[in-house]
Amino acid sequence: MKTRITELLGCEYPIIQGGMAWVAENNLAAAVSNAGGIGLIAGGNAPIDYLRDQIRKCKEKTDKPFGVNIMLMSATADDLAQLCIDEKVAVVTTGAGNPAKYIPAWKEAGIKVIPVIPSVALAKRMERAGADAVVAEGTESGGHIGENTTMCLVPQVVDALEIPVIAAGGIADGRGMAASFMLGAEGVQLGTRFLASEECQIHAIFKELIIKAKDTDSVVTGRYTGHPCRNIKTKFSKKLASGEKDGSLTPDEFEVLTLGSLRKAVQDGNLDEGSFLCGAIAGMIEDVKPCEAIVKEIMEQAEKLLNR
Ligand code: TUI
Repeated sequence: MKTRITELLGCEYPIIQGGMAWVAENNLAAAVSNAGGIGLIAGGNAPIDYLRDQIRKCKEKTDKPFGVNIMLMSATADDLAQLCIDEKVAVVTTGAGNPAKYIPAWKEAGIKVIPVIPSVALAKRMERAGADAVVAEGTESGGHIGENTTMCLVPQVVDALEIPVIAAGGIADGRGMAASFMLGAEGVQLGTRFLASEECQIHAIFKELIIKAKDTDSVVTGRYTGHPCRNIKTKFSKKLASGEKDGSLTPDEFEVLTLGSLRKAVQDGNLDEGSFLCGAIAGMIEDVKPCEAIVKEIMEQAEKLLNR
């Protein structure tokens, strides 16, 4: 399947792995890129030495293009942005902010720049700032989210821009990919589906939560802090949600409780204190598979549906 995204990124399939903080490391990124998609390593809040090491390990595991996600709220974002240039990373995606100040230097270095955006206004700003494509991310996504749904957001972003659009949020199989293409997207970004992959290094308890999740098992917490986050329902996320609703947790107390909670979920599988970020599509995911099988199945199903 050729689209402007496969042309732009030099990959076989227009499937991009989400840049999930603490999750998206070199083994997962290399596996997705080796499967013909685009794997990403998440910068998150990591120090520069960690990300350099991850990029170099990924280069040893694949000769295919892969990328880095820069989380713009991170204190290390400036350093990580420069590191992508120094390490000649093929693609950079960004999240949780406006990357405009970095775009000229990335473009100068030949890096393909793909901001993740939750609204048409931001998408237009990114196109004007020189982005090569955008990821239009609906509120079905895991982690830090905007308000609009994938179904509503994607066609509006497609209509507003000339550059290609990648759909994200609630996509985990070929039906979701085909639907995204009917909305005008030329690629898809998947996070939650790759959480339940063999190469993903998250704690076994995290994978089990995804496999066992039902349609109603995700919850958005933290709207009142200005950083709404979608998680799997656990004792901890339910405590946060009820504390937010009934006022028994102040926004400051909420921030203290959630500080470091993503690491506790990903590395420790800590159900009492961990934030298990994941998308609303988790209920549809029933097995842990190699990334290659995930990509192949999605492509076969999407191509069949789109060729009907
Ligand atoms: O970034 C994500 N998802 C994330 S980042 C993350 S780590 C984190 N930890 C604590 C607080 C916040 C994040 C977990 N999940 N997705 C892409 C995304 N970007 N969603 C929403 C946005 C976004 C929001 C505001 C993009 C641009 C933006 O711009 C505001 C501005 O500066 O104009």
